[in-house]
This record gives sequence, structure tokens and C-alpha cells, in this order.
Amino acid sequence: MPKFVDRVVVHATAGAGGNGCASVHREKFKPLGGPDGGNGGRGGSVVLVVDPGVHTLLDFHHRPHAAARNGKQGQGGFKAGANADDLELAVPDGTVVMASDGAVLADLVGPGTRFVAAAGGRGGLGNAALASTARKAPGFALLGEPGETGDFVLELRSIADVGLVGFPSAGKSSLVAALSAARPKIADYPFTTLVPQLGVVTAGEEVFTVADVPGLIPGASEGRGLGLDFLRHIERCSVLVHVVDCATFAPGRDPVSDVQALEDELARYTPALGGVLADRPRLVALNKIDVPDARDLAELVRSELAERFGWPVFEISTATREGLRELTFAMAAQVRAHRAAQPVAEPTRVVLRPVAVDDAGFTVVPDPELPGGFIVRGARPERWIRQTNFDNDEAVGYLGDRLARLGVEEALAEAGAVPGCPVTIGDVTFDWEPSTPAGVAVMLSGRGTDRRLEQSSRASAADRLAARVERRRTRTDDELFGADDGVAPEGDT
Ligand SMILES: Nc1nc2c(ncn2[C@@H]2O[C@H](COP(=O)(O)OP(=O)(O)OP(=O)(O)O)[C@@H](O)[C@H]2O)c(=O)[nH]1
Ligand SMILES: [Mg+2]
Repeated sequence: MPKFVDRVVVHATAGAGGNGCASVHREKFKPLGGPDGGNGGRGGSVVLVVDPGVHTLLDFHHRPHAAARNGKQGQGGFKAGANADDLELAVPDGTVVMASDGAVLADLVGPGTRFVAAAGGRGGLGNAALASTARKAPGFALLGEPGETGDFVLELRSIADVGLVGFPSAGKSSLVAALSAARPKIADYPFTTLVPQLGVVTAGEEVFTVADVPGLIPGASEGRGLGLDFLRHIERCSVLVHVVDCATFAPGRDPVSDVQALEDELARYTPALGGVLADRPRLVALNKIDVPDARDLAELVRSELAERFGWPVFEISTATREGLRELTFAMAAQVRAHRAAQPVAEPTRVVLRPVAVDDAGFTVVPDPELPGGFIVRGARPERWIRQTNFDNDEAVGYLGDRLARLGVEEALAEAGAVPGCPVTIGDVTFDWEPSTPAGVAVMLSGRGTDRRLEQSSRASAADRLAARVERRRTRTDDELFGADDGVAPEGDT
């Protein structure tokens, strides 16, 4: 029998994007052919996909590391690098994805439901895509971004409509065997059932699943017996059925105190998916009434049980099948009522992890570790840092222009940054040299910035930018023509 694994930790690493290529088109008699470096391809993502053919998380137990491939680098001649395929990992229906701290990220229900665990990095732009009227022949390309990495806890919470709870040897597995085609192991020793089993039951029009879970004993919440962990498999159940052994004459056991003891344990279990088990409707099945003493006992306690808990009580024998029909139809009625109350589930859902709401913005805060320094935080500035090849001056200049356009320089000046102070973005710290007059203007005029001043300084920033690009282009062309194969200069790949 394959091992049943219902909780694993997965380390997901998405592929990095391929680097863009810096290259110049070369053709006989056409020495200045223009930039033709292609973009890098996208890195593969690690995606969890619900596969109805998979029933345990066993594969992850053996192979907890999942890494998708990197995107290919761009090439000369406008050749874009190939995107890498996503790495799809098949998970059972009902898998719950959690962060390492236990926060639920996604509940994967329904075949085909997908969850992007780690997104692949974007490919870097090649110099062809970076060319503009102001920058006709960029001598640099952008780097591909690293893929996301993350550790996730996967837990299987079986999808069953009815959950059976009861002491060991109460006859839970026998009940599933009597109602469905499932053949769980049945024996007269406690804890025969070690892993949850599902059976499919048909009652008239209704088809539903019943989960047979391991037996529960008092103290399970403190780890006695098999503990409470497997209760995650009845978390989703719409109905719980107490299976009570009326033929046991063990000291201290009787149907009323058995049900109460198990209710005390259920109350100590906190479902990760929210809610409490106490809010599920319940039925009570008094089992083994084929044994004469058991039948007498069942008759004796049925009204007390009904009075004390208020749940419908059934007397059954899984051995002779007595009372099974009534119990099955009562289960079906509860399942039908629950289903009618549910919103219609969409067949295939894509679950996205929550992302930062404001992708466009950024913040500037004083650096707690570097006195006089500042930290710029924001999805875009941090991405731009990752895309920059710091060995290439032109690439660094391009980064500066992007940051200035976003308003990072103004914001730094407003926050009190002075030239030469350390500024950290992502994993890079540099000395701040305000490059746009706008940044300087804000510093000179203090907080109350004059709009006209700002506008005129924008215009002059554009002039300066053009001049700088001009200067760089001459140098770059030399550099590029020095390269013999038209592929990116050293350090740019
Ligand atoms: N006489 C009689 N014996 C029964 C009946 N139902 C189950 N049994 C017996 O009770 C014993 C335990 O049955 P299981 O179905 O394995 O009990 P369980 O609740 O699944 O037990 P665990 O998996 O250990 O928690 C077996 O020896 C069964 O044959 C019944 O209706 N009448
Ligand atoms: Mg069992």
C-alpha cells in the first residue's frame, strides 16, 4: 500500500529571466546597422495544479525541491530568447497551501485549479527594444530578473461530505464498507485505520463521499492515540456522524459519555480553513445492535442522547445492515441542504497569491543602519536595480534616468537626502549624486516647490539627458565595433 502523506514542505524556485542582448546589426557596406539585440525569455514559474488522479502528497515527501528552468538569453539579429516552460506540480484535490508561518495562501479545490507558487523572472530587454529617438544605439541590455523563491507547506484536507468520528473499533470502517464500494481495513483491535479513507455513497438522487478517519480517544488534543491532526480531513465535511459502539463493556464507556468525550476533543481542534467543527450538523449512529445487549443499551440511551445533544439518533448494525437505509437518507438530506446553501463553484479557478496593492509607487525612509542614509522601497525601483548590469556605465545611466522619471530623486531631496549620502534600493547601496536639476531644484527651494521652477527644470533635464546620451553613443559605437561577433560585450551577458 502506498504511504499516505498529507503534510509536506515544498521549496519552490522559479526560473530566472534570460538576459537581454546588446548587439549591433552588421552587414557588408553597412557598418552602422543599428541595435539588433533580442530580449531574454521569461523564466518558468512553479505552479501547483489539482490533478484528480493524485491522492497523496507523497511525491513531495520524496522530492521537496521544485525548480523551474531559466529563460534563454536574447541574441543578435533580433532573436528573442525562448521562454521557459512552467513547472507544473500535480497536487490532490483539497490541498491547502500555507506559508511557513501557517497563514493560508490558497485552498485548491476542483480539478485544474492552479496556484502560482513562485513566478518566473521577466526576461531583460535587448538593446533593440531599448533604442529610442534619444538613445539610438544603446550599448547595453537589461538583465533578466531572478525567479521568485519560497517555502510552502502543503496540507491535504480531503474533500468529503460526511465525516465519521468515533472511538477506535466503533465500526467506522465497517460502516464505510457497508455503504460504499470502498474496502477499508476492518479489525477488532484499536487504531486499525491509520489514514483517512473515502467512500462514495449513493442514496436516491444524491451521491456523496464519506470520510473514514482514525479513531479518536480522550486526550487526542494532547497527542494521545493518533492525535487530532487527521481531523483536517473532516474540516470540509458538511455533516459529522458519531459512530458509537454499543457493544463495548469497557469500564467508563457508555454511549452518552463517549459522544461527550469526543465532542470535547472536537472542540479543541481549530480548523485552518476557518470556522469551528461545532457548527457542522451531526447525526448519531448507535452501532452493533445485532448484539442483543447492544440493542438494549441503544434503546435505553437513545432518548437521553437526543435530549442532551438534540441530534437525530439512529440504531444500526453494519453486520446485518439494519438501520443503514434510514441513516444513509438522513446523511443525504443533510448533504443536499448544505450543497443548496453553497455558491456554485467555478469549474477551474486560478488562485493568485496576494500581491502588493500599489505596484507603481515607492517610499523613501531614513536608513536605520546607515546614519544620514535612505532606503527606497517599491516594486519598480527594486526591479530596475535587479535588471541593471552595474559593470556597464550606460546601463547605470539608464537606471538613473528611470529612477529620476519615477520621481525618486525629488522624493529623496524632499526627504532630506544630500549629495553623497548612501541610498539603498533592493540589495544595492550607492552614494547619491542628484543627476536631474529637478532634484537639485527641490533641494534649493526647500519643501514649497514652485511648480514653474519644477517645469522648467524638467525641460532642462531632458536637454541634459539628450547630451549625455549623445556622449555615450560615440563611446559605445567604438566599443561595439571593437566586439567581433556582434554579441553583447563582456559583462553584459
Ligand atoms: N457485531 C458487530 N460487530 C461489528 C459491527 N460493526 C463493526 N463491528 C466489528 O467491530 C470491530 C471494529 O470495526 P472497525 O470497522 O474496524 O472499527 P473502526 O471504528 O474503523 O476502528 P478503528 O479504525 O480502529 O478506529 C471489527 O471487529 C468489526 O467486525 C456490527 O455492526 N456488529
Ligand atoms: Mg477503521
